[in-house]
Formats: sequence, C-alpha cells, structure tokens
Amino acid sequence: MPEEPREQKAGLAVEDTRRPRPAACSAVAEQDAAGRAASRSTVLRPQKSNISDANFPVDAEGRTYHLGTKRGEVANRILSVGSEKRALMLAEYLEPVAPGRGLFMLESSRGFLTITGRYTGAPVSIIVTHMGMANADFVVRENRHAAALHAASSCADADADDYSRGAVVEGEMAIVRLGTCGALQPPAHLGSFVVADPGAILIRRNPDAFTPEGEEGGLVPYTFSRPIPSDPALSLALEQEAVRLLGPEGVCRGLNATADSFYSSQGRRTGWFEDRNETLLADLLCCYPEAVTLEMETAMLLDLARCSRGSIRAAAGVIALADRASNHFLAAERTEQLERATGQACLAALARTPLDDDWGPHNGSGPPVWAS
Ligand code: R1P
Ligand code: URA
Repeated sequence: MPEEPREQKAGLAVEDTRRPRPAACSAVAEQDAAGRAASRSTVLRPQKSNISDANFPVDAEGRTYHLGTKRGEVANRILSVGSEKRALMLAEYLEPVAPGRGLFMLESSRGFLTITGRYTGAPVSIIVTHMGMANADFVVRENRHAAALHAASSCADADADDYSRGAVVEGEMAIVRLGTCGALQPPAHLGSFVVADPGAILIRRNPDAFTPEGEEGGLVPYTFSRPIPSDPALSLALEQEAVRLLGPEGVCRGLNATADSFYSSQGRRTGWFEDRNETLLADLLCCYPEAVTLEMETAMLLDLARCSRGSIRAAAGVIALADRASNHFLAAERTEQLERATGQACLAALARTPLDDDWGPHNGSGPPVWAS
C-alpha cells in the first residue's frame, strides 16, 4: 500500500485523511475552484506542547488551548456549524486561500476543526463548534483572544486597537451560526430556515429548584432571560441570501430560544429524571409569544457579540428539523439539501458584509494564510 503523503510544518503534524469531497450534486451553484481547493487540502493537527498563562492558555506559538489556531489562520468572517459533517460539506463551496493553494484545515486535540478558504473572493473560516453554549464560548473567545491585551496589566486603559492587536483574528469579526433546531410554532415549520431576528432568549435550568429548600422556597425550575439582539444588517443579509436560494416560502424570521440542554430545558419528557418541565414550553410561549425555535448556542453567540466592545457582529439561522407540536423529524436527505443551500446563504451573507478587517503588522507571527 502506498504510504500516506505527509509533510511537517513548524509545530504541526499534517494528515490527509479527512477531506471535503469535491462538490457533487448541489441544489445550487457549484464552483470548480471550490472543488479543486477541497480535494487539495490536508488537515493539520497541532502537536502537544506546553501551555503558558492560566488566565488565557496559549502555547509558545500563540495557539489557543482548545481550538488550536493562532493569529492569521482564521478569517474575520466565520461560519460556526455544529457538526464536522456539515463543515466538510460546506467546505466544498470554498475556493483556495490563495491561487495555487488548497484550503487551510486544522483540527485541535479537542476536536474543533477550522477550515479557512475564500467565498466569492472573501476570506472565510468554517468552524466546527459542536454543541452547547460552552463550546460557542470557546469558539468566539479563542478567536477574539488578544495576546497584547491579556498581557497588559490594566484592561481599563486599553483602547480598541489594543483589543485587536495580537488576536487570533485581528479587526472586526462577523460570525454567523448555521444550526438545526426544534420548531415551536408557525411561521417555523419542519424544513423552514429560520433567521434569529430579532435575536434569542436563554432558557436555563435552575438546580437550586430541585432541592428541598428550593421547593419549599418556591424556586422556579427554569428561567428565561430577556431577548439578546442579533446584528440587524447581518441577519437581513442572511435572510435575503436564503430567500435567493430557497425561495421565500422556505425562509422566515423570529425569536429563537437557546436552551442549556437538549432534553429537560427544551421541554422533552422522560421518566428517568425529575425535570418538572411539563409546562415549560407553554410557559415560554406565554412569556414570549413570538418565540419560534429552540436550539442550544445562538444566545451565547449573540451575548458575546453584544459584550465584545463593538468588535463582533453576529447572526444565526437554523433549519427546523424537529416539529415540537407534531413530534415529526425531518428526513436526513432533506436536512442535507437544506444544509447545503443555507450554508451557501450563510457564506454569501458573510462575504458581502463590509467589515473593518485590516490586518496590521504581523509581529513575527507571519501574514495570514490567505495572503498571496
Ligand atoms: C442538538 O441536536 C444540536 O443541534 C442544534 C442544537 O443547537 C445542538 O447543538 O444545532 P447544531 O445542528 O448546529 O448542532
Ligand atoms: N436541536 C435542538 O437543540 N433541538 C431540537 O429540537 C432540534 C435540534
């Protein structure tokens, strides 16, 4: 058997086992350059190395602890997706980072896969975020991480430039989440693509309510946050691109509810645990009659963007694959068709979004991977 091709870069072991397939039977436009970029790409895996700084752990190269990427490997336009399968499928639509090269692909030891290429010419990264708010937090914070800032003794004195300098992603960032969700009520229905506009609320399980004292004190088992806004322009671009690819009947917008679990905090019932969630969905709709979808990451993404001192713009769109009223689940083939179409809508929305994304001097870390 021929030996697998291998090459070695500073601090990176290189594998070629995981590649996006060249674009095959897409429902929408295929791109030749994209197929070629995908088939030329290899997956890099950072080798284990010592980490410094317990406050914001990075290795000697400046690679973050969980995502494993460093400055210049991630574009200012990020598409966050929940699964590796979805990321590799959408990577088929990316063009090479630069002429004659493939896509940049790196998977960390924690399984975060980052794929950087271009979409209609604009540098874009697709990042496998996995599931839940803690993972969304890793993706946003480790890309925004600014070595210059955390080394400074006083954060209060830092200006916007300090926050950006030395970050994995320098300059303004736009992050779009493409996920799946449960549909609560019309206009969301099985197979809809729902843009989280005006934003999302957060549903949290309250562990104190499940103690004898909590019960005695009448603590509620689940709490709802106030709405957290999405970026209006980015959300509109996402909706317009989705309508362009799916038609207006396949796309709607509405308030999303992000839950801290798939089961109890989304009102799913099992006999094995005391969840006290019998009225959760009714309570949610009483409090937020406009809520249409349920999933697990959007509120965290929007909250971090809101708290990013103006450096991050965020939006989300979700494919409704579980109808919580009828209890039906979307067929796998239809889900994949929708992931392909809406994934391209997300990439197009990111690519057309104007950003203040100038990269400054690279301070020894080299130019970004998409610099030709
Ligand atoms: C649960 O099945 C997962 O699906 C949804 C939820 O938010 C959660 O992450 O989104 P993704 O399809 O993006 O993972
Ligand atoms: N993802 C969720 O979080 N909930 C659903 O019902 C479907 C997908």
